[in-house]
Amino acid sequence: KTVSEAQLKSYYEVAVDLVKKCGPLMLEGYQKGQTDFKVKADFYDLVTVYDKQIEDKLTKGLLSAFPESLIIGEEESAATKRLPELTDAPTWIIDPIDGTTNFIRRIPHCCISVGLAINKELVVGVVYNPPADELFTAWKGHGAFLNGQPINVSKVSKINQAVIAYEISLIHAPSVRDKNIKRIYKLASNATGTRCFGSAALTLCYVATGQVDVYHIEDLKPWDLAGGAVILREAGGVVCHTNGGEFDIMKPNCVCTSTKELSKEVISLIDEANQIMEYTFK
Ligand code: 2AM
Ligand code: CA
Ligand code: CA
Ligand code: CA
Repeated sequence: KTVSEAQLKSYYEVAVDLVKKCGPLMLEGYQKGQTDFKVKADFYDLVTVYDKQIEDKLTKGLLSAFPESLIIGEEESAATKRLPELTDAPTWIIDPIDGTTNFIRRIPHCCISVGLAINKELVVGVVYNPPADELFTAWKGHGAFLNGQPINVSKVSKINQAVIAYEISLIHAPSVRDKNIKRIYKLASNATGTRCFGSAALTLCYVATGQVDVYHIEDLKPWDLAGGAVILREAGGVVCHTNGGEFDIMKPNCVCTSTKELSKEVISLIDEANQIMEYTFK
């Protein structure tokens, strides 16, 4: 079933409006500082009452506006211990707070992220950072915006002119430790600079604005990347699978870059990193 431009526009406008309306709730928690949190399955996986409240508010609002749509949300999936399958139905993919550790510590890199997939294609993205008052929005075919102003990726096409972003925390889990250390070694030693922002959704937006040029991330969940992926693509950027193939939002291992040339260079450096045998970190 195809979706009209008018329908798409209404999804976009309602989502933007709802996300904005969650801003004051998120700011309330942010401004408290040292907000109470619980540890989820792992010592580094934190959650606050605000994560749950924001996800509830978004879910209620989106379902009442669009009863035909479905939801895939981080906290609901955590509660039910299952990740729903993505179907062709309009599906909102929600991260109520991306960058929860930053949120708890009053580091202004945290956001609400909402993406919409229809026929398994990402078509709407809204990422809102209330502490910085930055609202990133995009819908397919209409460009990407920061607080209403058009944004564009950089023209950087070589890694030695690029600032890259990487999540150093991803060496927590022993199963991915070696892989990430090798990739950080290869990518960071070839780039102009490396940054770690602690929010995947916002980092995609920083590639979209040209503030950084590369983000490579694996082993995250659909809600970490859905909203930001639409924004980055609409800003002219490239989002592809780490193997160079098509990006899969349900298994979102990806290389995200300003330009196609840069993505090729990053992918080949990752291949080189994968072949490093001499290090093993326990
Ligand atoms: P979160 O804040 O919603 O948990 C950097 O930490 C990025 O990775 C954030 O976007 C964070 O999302 C995400 N992430 C997902 N799972 C994580 C985990 N187990 N540990 C740290 N970050 C995680
Ligand atoms: Ca989390
Ligand atoms: Ca997240
Ligand atoms: Ca989250």
